[in-house]
Amino acid sequence: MKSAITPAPLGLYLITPDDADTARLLSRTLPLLEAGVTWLQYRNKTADSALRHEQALALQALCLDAQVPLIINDEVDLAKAVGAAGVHLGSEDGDIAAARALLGAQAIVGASCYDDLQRAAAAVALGASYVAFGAIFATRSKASTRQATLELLAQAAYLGVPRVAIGGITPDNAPAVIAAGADMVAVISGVYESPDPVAAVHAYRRCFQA
Ligand code: TZP
Ligand code: MG
Repeated sequence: MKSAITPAPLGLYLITPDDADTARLLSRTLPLLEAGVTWLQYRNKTADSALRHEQALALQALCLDAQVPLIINDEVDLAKAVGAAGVHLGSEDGDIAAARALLGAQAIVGASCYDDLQRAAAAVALGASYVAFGAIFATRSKASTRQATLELLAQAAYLGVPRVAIGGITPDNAPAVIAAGADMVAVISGVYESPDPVAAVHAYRRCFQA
């Protein structure tokens, strides 16, 4: 089952860094939403479940105001609890079909597919809205990653859902990733670790306008 996605996904898919300070996370993120990210993913690998709930709820309010869909990493129950637009699931995060059933036909349900086209095809068959491949380039934001190629991104076109590229993507290398077929680039450090995060968002956006 393929679901309708609103708005049409193209552009920067921003992912939050681990930040234990909720007020700081919000103040870092709000100007980025205003600068024009297409989707925001809440990801925090170091927070406990109470803090994840607090941060997801706060980001959901921010995203509703900014009209940016919020996608929760790893946890479909948290996505449901805060009324997020969707969930992003890796191979150890639960079942795509169950997430689709819980969140409904309009939800965004994404699947990490690493370097695995078969996993991507299976995810789409189970109701995934988009598939993510990576790491495309070296990254310091995730300890153990598999490497995916631009060729794989191109091959995944036949799946008929948006292709997200992740891992080490910068405004300098994003044009090659987009040329290979990525509909969205998912980024943590290229924005949040930039000396000027708002300018970085603009730089990624320009890559999609070229
Ligand atoms: N999955 C594959 S690479 C990655 C994740 C979550 C981290 C991406 O972060 P960055 O800083 O944009 O390389
Ligand atoms: Mg995960």
